[in-house]
Amino acid sequence: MRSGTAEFVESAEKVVGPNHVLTATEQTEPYAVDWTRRWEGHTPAVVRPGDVAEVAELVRLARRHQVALVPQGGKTGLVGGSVPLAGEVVLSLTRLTGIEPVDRLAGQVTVGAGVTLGALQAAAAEAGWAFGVDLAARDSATVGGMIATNAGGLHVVRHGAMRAQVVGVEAVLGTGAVVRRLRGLVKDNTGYDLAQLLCGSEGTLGIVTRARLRLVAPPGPLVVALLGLPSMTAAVAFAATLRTTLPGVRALEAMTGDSMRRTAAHLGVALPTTPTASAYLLVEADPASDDPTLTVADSLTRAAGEGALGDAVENAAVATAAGERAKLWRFREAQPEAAAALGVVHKMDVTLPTSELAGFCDDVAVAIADRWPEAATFLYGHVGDGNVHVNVVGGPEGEDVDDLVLEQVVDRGGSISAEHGIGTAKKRWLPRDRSPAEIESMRAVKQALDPDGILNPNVLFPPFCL
Ligand code: FAD
Ligand code: 2HG
Ligand code: ZN
Repeated sequence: MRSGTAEFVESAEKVVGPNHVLTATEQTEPYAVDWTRRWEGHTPAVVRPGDVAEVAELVRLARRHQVALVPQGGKTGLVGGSVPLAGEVVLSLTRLTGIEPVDRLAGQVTVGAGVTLGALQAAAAEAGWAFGVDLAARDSATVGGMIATNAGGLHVVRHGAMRAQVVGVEAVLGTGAVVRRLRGLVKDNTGYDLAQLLCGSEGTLGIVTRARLRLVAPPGPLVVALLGLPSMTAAVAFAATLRTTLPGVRALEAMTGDSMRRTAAHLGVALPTTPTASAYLLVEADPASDDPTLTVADSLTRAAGEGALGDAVENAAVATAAGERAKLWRFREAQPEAAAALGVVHKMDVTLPTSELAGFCDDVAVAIADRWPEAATFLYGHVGDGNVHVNVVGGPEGEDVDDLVLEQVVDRGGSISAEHGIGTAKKRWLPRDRSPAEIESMRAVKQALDPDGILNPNVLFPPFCL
């Protein structure tokens, strides 16, 4: 252990108590690897503060001893941002699990950064409300991690991403200063919005300790439909039409035929609709009508028009009961785990201009198959947001496949990260997506809020080492 780190650890024990500073390798190892298993590091210590005062004291100590900290929530981020890849100290926020009573009048709740999405959803439901973001890692992903990555998920077409749910935060900046604005004022134009600045900052500017979150009305009776379509072009066009014609549309998710068949094989179940389609579209809506199924079926039929797409509607699997809806959702939500079951996955999480989305999916799949015929490529994502996840497994060891995919994204005017962030995985690519002026502005913000570069120094920017 470097001497500054040893002194930090000794002082940290006095702040959080010896039980909350882990240094034995068998204790720290689980904190040094994330869900993907692609990102694995090592750490001299894991520190687990119990409140904002302890977080602030730890940041001040880290500054004094020049120790780098990696803020960590549920380790479900997919770009290596919460992993101590360069031997940093891990600051785990999972003890910050307080959930205050739901403010039923405002439709808001204040929760600790370590609260999981699942616990937040349950608390909201108990008070007659719902939370606007949902994603498959709901039982592990934390509010702090979701704010730090500006998580998107399955309902962005309806409610927006995480930043749209954040009304205020409490956070400890890299300076050690505590900023707190949890009054729940929806309208509050009093200068820079620090809460929004922290959304998507990937633990590089401040450590979120609490958040004031907007809640949404719970959905009415839900209908889920899974359709097999002749092409990704058809899926994109169909989804675009449904955004304007399907009342209460909540989710528009697309998958290629190959991804769907591999996921069905992983789950050991047959596809409930046309098994040989080139693309699949999962639609969820709560149309608030007397007969929600009929309303959805009508909208799908109108969107499909004549011919092959009409067949897709005829053959669609449609579900209303919770258990049946969940079965259809499994074909979508299990895509990441189906890929992971084949090995360590290269993940690219990208957005394309809608007009480029289908062409990108077709071309990138062919380009990968031509160059690495042994690789399995999964393409799935939130087609309603122009966001597709490219998962490649069993291909090359290095970064070649990432480069091939991201090159196409940049050439087509897309973004190299739609929802997971830059992390360590894509920081090499940041200058291809962001201009020098943008990167310099971001560095200036980093310098102001984290002058010693102690918060996640190896994330987002190319090296910012101590
Ligand atoms: P971590 O992985 O622990 O950390 C992520 C980043 O946030 C790191 O940079 C870390 O340093 C920082 N951080 C963590 N806590 C704090 C804090 N309190 N203060 C400041 N910085 C902090 N993401 C989507 O956007 N949409 C999806 O649909 C989606 N689906 C997923 C499905 C699966 C099966 C999996 C495994 C992941 C999925 N994700 C998705 C990615 C992931 O769940 C989200 O990025 C989530 O927001 C990460 O939360 P976490 O608590 O696990 O954060
Ligand atoms: C999803 O939409 C997540 O399922 C995860 O964002 C994507 O694992 C991935 O690549
Ligand atoms: Zn996603």
